[in-house]
Amino acid sequence: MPSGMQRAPMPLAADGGNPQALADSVVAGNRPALARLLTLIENQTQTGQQALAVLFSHSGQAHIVGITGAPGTGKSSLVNHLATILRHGKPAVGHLAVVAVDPSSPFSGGAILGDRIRMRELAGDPGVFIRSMASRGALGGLAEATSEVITALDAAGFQQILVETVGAGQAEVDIAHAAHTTIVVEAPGLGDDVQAIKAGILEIADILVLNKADLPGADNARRALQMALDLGRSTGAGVAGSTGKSPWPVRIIETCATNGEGVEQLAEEILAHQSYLRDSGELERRERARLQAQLDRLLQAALHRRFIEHQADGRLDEALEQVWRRKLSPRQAVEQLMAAV
Ligand SMILES: Nc1nc2c(ncn2[C@@H]2O[C@H](COP(=O)(O)OP(=O)(O)OP(=O)(O)O)[C@@H](O)[C@H]2O)c(=O)[nH]1
Ligand SMILES: [Mg+2]
Repeated sequence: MPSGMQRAPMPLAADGGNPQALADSVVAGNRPALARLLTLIENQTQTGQQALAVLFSHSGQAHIVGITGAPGTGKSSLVNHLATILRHGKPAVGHLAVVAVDPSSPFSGGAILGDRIRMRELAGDPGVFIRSMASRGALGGLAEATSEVITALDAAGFQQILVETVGAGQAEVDIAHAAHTTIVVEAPGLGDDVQAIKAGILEIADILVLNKADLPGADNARRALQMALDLGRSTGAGVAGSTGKSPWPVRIIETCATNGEGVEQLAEEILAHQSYLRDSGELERRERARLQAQLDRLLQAALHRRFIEHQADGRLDEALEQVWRRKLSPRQAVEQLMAAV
């Protein structure tokens, strides 16, 4: 910018907040400001969105690690050990954030409290920032809110961001796609291993963790996972980054998150994957894909919103009525609606 030219200060948001001041505080490392911003983002406030816009240019530095898997496989316990190891490893991660996306399923009703208690052990460490996100609280969709929270943490200077999600629905798979490194956590005796494979969860794994390796049945589970991996390899699926010359070999790491066994090895594997991504050019590809997914989601939402706003004359209701009476197929109805836009 030529001297003498000053960027106009960002005005106050319509809701009365000061996005510029908030963004400045977050970049300066002010943790209460960061916590406030994350709430504003989750509530989709103007101040939050505008502060995020200011912060965006500061993001793009963090390594994002997704930890997903069925309820109760030990994700939170693993994250707890993992965070501690990464913080004290060589090189130590100076600033690390943990985002726990709370499951909304009634089966895991106790998990929210459980997470808080388990992760409290980390809470005394000033280098660690922990945030829980309630699935139901996110107004604009969980995947969107999670992406935005990650961007804010990234801009706030966290080098590693660990995101725990329950691998269940599409939203969770979307969130997993938001990560650079995706860890899928399995445990023995949690029902059908084939189920997990069907759900395509193995296809998103960069690292497979067999947790609860202390339990009986761990050997069987490991064999089943290895078979699924080999099968995926022979059909060309399930190998992340298979675009490059030397694809990343997805390995199974056995852990016991209650005593921390194997977690050191998992930390090493994460760092190895990080180096692989950087050296192979895959990191750039994933980062682009991540941003594209975010753009696509926002564009879809915006177009849908605009469309709905222009349907005040009840055409949408009318179309539904026609579909309900089997006079039009849903596709025909959409074609008619689009033709009228
Ligand atoms: N035996 C054994 N138990 C474990 C291990 N890891 C976790 N657990 C126990 O399994 C239960 C669930 O652990 P969590 O860490 O809450 O699992 P989670 O995957 O985060 O659960 P949700 O967030 O509800 O999906 C807890 O009672 C843990 O103590 C392990 O390696 N071995
Ligand atoms: Mg958990």
